[in-house]
Amino acid sequence: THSYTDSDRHQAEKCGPLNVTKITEHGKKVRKNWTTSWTVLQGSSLLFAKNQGTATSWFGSHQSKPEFSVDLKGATVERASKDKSSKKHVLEVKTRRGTEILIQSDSETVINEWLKALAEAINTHAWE
Ligand code: I3S
Repeated sequence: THSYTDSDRHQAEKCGPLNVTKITEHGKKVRKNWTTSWTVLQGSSLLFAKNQGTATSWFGSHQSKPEFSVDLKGATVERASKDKSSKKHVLEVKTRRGTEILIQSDSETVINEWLKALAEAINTHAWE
């Protein structure tokens, strides 16, 4: 596990609230559980916290941890097909380890920005 310094906070490429659910874990389908998470993209890590405060104190204190995180190295991101969710503006992230998550926003602009940022992060860290 990492230890995070205060300066990590300033390296977050993108953060904001998104609706998130895991759909597959270690290659096995899991039951959807949509929750709104404060989402942070930082380097090759995508982190989900219950709220912004959790993320902030986690960055600041080394004490609290994000509820969930995925490694984007070797991951893929794409717009989710209609059969994955009835919601609008859904992205599907698949990790190298066989975790699949859906992220969703009611704002198309927001989701387009996340798609761009995630694709960029995946590209940047692909060969690490
Ligand atoms: O892919 P599914 O099974 O249609 O996903 C829906 C379910 O997870 C549903 O909950 P139940 O497990 O109580 O049926 C959720 O309320 C829905 O939001 C899920 O579908 P969407 O299309 O919203 O991702």
